[in-house]
Amino acid sequence: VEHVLNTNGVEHLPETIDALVVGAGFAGLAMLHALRERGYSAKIFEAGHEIGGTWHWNRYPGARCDVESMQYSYSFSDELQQQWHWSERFAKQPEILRYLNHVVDKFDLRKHIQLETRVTSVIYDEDRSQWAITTNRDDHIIAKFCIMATGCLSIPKDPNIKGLDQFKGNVYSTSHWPADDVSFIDRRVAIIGTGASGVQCIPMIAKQATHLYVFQRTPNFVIPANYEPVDSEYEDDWKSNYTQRRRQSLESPAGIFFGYVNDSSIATMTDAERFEEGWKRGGFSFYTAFQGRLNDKAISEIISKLICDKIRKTVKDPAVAETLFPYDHLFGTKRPCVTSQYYETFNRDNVTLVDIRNKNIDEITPTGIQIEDKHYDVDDIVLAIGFDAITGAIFNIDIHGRSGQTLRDKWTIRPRTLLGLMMAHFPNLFTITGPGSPVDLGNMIPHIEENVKWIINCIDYLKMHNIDSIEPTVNAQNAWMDHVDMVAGQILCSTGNSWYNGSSLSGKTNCVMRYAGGFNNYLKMCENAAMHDYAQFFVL
Ligand code: N01
Repeated sequence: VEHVLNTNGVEHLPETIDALVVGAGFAGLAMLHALRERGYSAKIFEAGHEIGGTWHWNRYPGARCDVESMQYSYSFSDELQQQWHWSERFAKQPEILRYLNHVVDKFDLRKHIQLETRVTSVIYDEDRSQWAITTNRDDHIIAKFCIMATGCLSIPKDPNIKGLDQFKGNVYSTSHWPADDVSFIDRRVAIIGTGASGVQCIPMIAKQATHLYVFQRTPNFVIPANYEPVDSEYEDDWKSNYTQRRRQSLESPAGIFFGYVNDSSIATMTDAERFEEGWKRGGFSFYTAFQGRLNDKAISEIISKLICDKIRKTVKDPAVAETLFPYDHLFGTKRPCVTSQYYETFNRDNVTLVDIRNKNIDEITPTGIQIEDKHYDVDDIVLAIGFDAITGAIFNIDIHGRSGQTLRDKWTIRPRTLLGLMMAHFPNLFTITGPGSPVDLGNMIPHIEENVKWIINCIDYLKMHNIDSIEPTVNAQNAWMDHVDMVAGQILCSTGNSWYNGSSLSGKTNCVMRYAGGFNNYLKMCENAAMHDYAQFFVL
């Protein structure tokens, strides 16, 4: 092993560990816990100044999860899930961050996490079957295994808007919100972007700002949320049925247990009645009213029209209502947004919807936003413009596999993986919720936990059989990517123009980025891949 220089110019041997995990969000923490539990030496490098990943960075007003907290939480410890009390059915960002900190302390993980450290390169040493990892703080680590727990929505999209740097007011990004409180009282605010993040913070900012301008390029379907405090009946019901419900969530296409909202009377309802029932249930429970029929374009058309009717009834100004109608996609072809009081917000006197569907923002001036001949004077700009999704965080690291092949080169046309877990030519390198997995089609937490189980079992297998390295065969990887494409061709939700398909980003190929065949089916295929001594892999 070669010596390296430390920051004082002193030569030393790099630290050698079993596994290096990149990122301390839900995925990285679960991975670290699993590694430590099985007795491996492991460490996390995390770029943020605290743990939490998504829930550290996205702390904008109104940020909360739209999967119920009882399910958007770890299942690996029954003691943890029985002990932790969620105050709301859909937890707000600060509560989720508190939960993750509790997990870190409870399982004594903090001493294995190095914060404010960004991994810059990950280079495979073929002779020794190990990874050499370096960071922006000049750390050098040697690890047998490297696990990318970098998240699929962690690198903000480059705004690429002329003049942004000359703006004299504050520019905030939903995906990198400051830790200190931000007040919009007595401020004129512009928000750009109306995706899941934008629609959550628009109603909140509107309550404070003197005036809020919402710059909308593409309207989305927004379903009302059913935010409620957790009462003891609901909590007891969950806690006494946790084992069975967690299992049922793994058997479901979205990794979410909806059983308790199912109701046999739905079967006799008309589609319009189902819609009303779904709207009342709110959030992703909306889907349960249609019981598996949402891949039907005719149903999607009906729902799209009925949501526009709701908008028309809610928003007093008919022209504003019409501008909020999604025009380029049907319901279900993109991820729907969920929030509370969204359409109602456009009835406020201090909110203006600015339609930019056929116009670009010409320029950000020192005092506002210029579009054609109109200037919007504002004090603050909020960017809710999304992410360099799915591959952004991985591309941010210089990754060299066997024979010096780089991941960036390998993925020029599109990301290629086996099950979103491993890549040919990159031995012992794992991705959690990587491209080619269901990514965020459903509940991220069971997806993360199942990926973690698969990885830790694979590492155990290698150790038990004294095997140095593992990577997918090119044939197995190709077969998986063909299957991902084939399934996408049959599924409505793969057709929308969104980050799912890489299409919201310039310079990224428009291609299928995640597996849309259902989380339950995905898990079966992960299980198969581990059978027969990892027959779809090279084991060296
Ligand atoms: O990002 P987005 P997001 N000028 O890409 C617009 C998860 N999430 O952060 O569609 C003007 O969806 C862009 O317009 P267009 C969830 O998985 C979860 O909101 O490209 N506008 C769009 O309106 C979600 O899907 C939760 O025409 C510009 C918006 O910005 C994912 O994160 C909460 C523009 C970006 O929408 C991403 O959501 C929040 C420009 N130059 C997020 N560039 C919960 O669990 C982009 N836009 C609750």
